Amino acid sequence: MTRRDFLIASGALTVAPLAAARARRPPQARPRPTLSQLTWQRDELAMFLHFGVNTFTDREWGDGQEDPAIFAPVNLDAREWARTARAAGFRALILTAKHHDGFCLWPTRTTKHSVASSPFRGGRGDLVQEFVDACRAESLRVGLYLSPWDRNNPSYGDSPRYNDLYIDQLRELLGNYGEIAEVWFDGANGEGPNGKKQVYDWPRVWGEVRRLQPRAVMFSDAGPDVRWCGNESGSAGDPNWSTVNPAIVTAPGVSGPGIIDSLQHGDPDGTVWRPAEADTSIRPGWFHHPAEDARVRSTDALVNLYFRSVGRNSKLLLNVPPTKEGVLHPTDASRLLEFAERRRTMFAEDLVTTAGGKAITRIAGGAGAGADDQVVFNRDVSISMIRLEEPIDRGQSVRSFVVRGTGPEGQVAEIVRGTTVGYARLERFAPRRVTQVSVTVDTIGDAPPIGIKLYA
Ligand code: FUL
Repeated sequence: MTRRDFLIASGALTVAPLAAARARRPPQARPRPTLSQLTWQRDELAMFLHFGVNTFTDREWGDGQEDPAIFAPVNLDAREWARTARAAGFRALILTAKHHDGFCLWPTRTTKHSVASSPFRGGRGDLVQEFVDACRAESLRVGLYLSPWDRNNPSYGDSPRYNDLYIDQLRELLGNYGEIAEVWFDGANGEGPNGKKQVYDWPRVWGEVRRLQPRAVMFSDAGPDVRWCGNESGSAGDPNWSTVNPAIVTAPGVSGPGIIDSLQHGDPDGTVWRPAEADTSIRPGWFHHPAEDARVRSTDALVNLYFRSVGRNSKLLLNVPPTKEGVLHPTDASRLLEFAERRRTMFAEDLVTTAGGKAITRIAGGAGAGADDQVVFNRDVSISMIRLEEPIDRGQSVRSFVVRGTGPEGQVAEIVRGTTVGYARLERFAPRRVTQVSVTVDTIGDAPPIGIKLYA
């Protein structure tokens, strides 16, 4: 009799076996994250800052004709952005170094359309530098978004010429500001003044970033390191695999069958590790518009967002746009702090460690088999949330899970079930009293030890 059979026979194992899973490939062949991808994911929360000429014109997309003279934040305080982010539990910031309007927030040599032609700090300012300094001072990782679409530059549409200029801009940003943790690319693509559509050279761009900042992760629809989650509402897919088939989304901005599906869900058989980043704004727009000051997401909505992103094996990139004064709007700032307070309260006490949970008994494992983890409490406790975690440094292999609880009278009932786990899986359910909880997983290949955290 195996240990598993013995436990089932003795009643200690209170789980029904899941349908047998088939190991599709040996576990050692499954993709794993790089250290940079792991660090990126473990940050859980990053803040996006859309700031530029649109902040002053009250638009979402500038047309490139904006006069740099309008860029005049009177009270710009990047430290305030960073302090608020840090106080709210964010670990990285990403700034729009250049948006589609082409206006550069650093004094670039590639164009006059930049802060150097604006009243900001008397034309001697460098907002990218102030941003980087603020992040370093608050121990936050630095990210930069350099829009490939440039509606100002005369070379846009003259593909080789603009591609050279874009590389020069990247060289400035990635060569002069120290370590950059994330480089953010969208796929927006238009026509230049010559009426021709710009053809980007993505392999060259990615190669250059890798050369200049080997530890940075690159975000785009096509990664190569982290992928867009397929929507701008901040909802990761369910299931959400961090592995993808790289032949489906080959460049940013492409559309076609299977693209959104691949971005949302990844692929259990994917050969490349490319986890999903869920980006969305705390307001309807990406830039600050006074008319939206009463439409900032509520604390409840932010908590729900957290469950749909971080709680589904993704990372949340939440945009909080500074006002034209150059500071965060007070409503947004206090919402962020309330969001942090709610998370602190909800996840303050992991009952597995504080309520006598004799964690964690691994009952069974092995290739393709259902594997069970149990938490046995020394008294009955009320639970309403669970956090499951796979050790993703070894890859991702849980296809589905079932959580069951044993009530005070010994009755066993299913609490919740779901698909992938990955870095984290968060589930909420109606409060119930249990003396024991078991988690049964169905995996590809050998079952990893699953982290289980339970909350009231
Ligand atoms: C998109 C842009 O078109 C939006 O303006 C915004 O910057 C969003 C994050 O990415 O591609």
